[in-house]
Amino acid sequence: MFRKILIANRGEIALRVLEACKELGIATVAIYSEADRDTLPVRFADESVCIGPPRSTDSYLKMPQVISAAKITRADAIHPGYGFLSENAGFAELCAASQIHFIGPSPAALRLMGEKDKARLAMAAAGLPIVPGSQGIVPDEASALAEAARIGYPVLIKASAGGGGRGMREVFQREELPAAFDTARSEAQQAFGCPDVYLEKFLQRPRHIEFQALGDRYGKVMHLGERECSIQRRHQKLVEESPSPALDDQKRAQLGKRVVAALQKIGYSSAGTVEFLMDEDGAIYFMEVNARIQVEHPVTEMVTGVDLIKSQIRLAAGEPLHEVVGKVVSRGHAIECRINAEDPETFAPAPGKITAFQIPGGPGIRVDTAAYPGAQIPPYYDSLVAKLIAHGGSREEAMARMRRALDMFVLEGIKTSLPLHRKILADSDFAAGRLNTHFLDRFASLAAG
Ligand code: MV4
Repeated sequence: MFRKILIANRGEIALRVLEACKELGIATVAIYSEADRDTLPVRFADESVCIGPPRSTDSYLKMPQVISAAKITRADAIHPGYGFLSENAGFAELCAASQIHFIGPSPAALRLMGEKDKARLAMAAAGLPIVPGSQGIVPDEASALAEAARIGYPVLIKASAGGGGRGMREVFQREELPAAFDTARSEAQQAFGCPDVYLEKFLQRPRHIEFQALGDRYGKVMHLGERECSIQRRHQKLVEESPSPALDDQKRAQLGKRVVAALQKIGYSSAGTVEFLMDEDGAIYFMEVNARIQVEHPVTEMVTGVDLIKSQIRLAAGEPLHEVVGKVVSRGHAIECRINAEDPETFAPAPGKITAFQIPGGPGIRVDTAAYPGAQIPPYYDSLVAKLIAHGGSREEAMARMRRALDMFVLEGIKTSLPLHRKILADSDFAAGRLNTHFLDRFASLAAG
């Protein structure tokens, strides 16, 4: 097992990794930017190293600083959390070259999953259903027109280096394609430094369903069921739950089996998520692989009882899957609300000082946060302040627990998404599990108070 882990992240996920390390008896190193000096990960870590100015490009994203901090403190592994360097194949390689274990998939798997057109074809070859689309990247306008005619409109142009919704363009008819193709390519170049794009049939009102998987270094993979993440806006998820109201046991077992086989085939290790879209007819298609631990991992932990962060660490240290995770029995239902520091009207980030902070408790409630009364939410990073997770024996019980926990969550001094969450949990479509990626469109105008 590792002796000391450097946590290359901040906020709630840094604290969550720190908790896992403490339980495993592993020493911790927190790295922090100048804006994060007075934070809980720094307070609770065994050692801490300031790695630069507030902006993440000057601190949490600076690979040489992160590696140096690990070397100076003699950490033998780095946990990257989510975001920042977590899916950076070059960083994983740099860790290996520096004799530091990267707690995540291999550089090769990270690289393959990062090229979305290649990941798509690899997963199709490994037996997952993919959205009808182009064979790899579409090099020019003429082939884009030909491919779109073959696929049938509407089509979606996606950046090969994309993900998370960046660099996408919807095209409803032939006439729009040339301009959209050019724009998509230049946006992709701008955002990712690579203009490559590919085409898919555009599914207009899909659900987002994702499978949680764990793999060891010896080729064994298992899945831990799925999460429904359809409630999102501008590609930021707001509410996630497990299991999905759209899957039954048979569908789950059937798809889960194929997820496991596909990840085994590409040699995937560590924690990973396989994202799917489900169209209005219930057909399911592979979308992408998130090669990291995700923000919403707690809903799976609540339902399965498996500590995903501890599992990630033990798998990275070389323990076999059957020793890390026994037989998994899923129980009940869990829902997560992401509480962001944001204006409920405009959804613009709303940093500031938290003046009052009191988290709810009681049966079935978990709060993952690094916030505290008097904490400053800096403007430099994402606006997640707390994750409120409710678990119950049934979806109804999880919802009832979530509603009372939202009512008893005191968070003052900054604007947050708490009022929006209270409205979502009071919505009849939500209660009925009638969800798709347009669910929040109805709420945009009534988001306030
Ligand atoms: C799609 C799609 C419809 N059809 N692909 C958004 C994030 C990126 N990973 C892929 N995304 C989508 N891909 C096809 N062929 C719709 C989306 C999409 C979406 C997906 C999941 C959750 C929310 C979303 C919001 C807008 C668009």
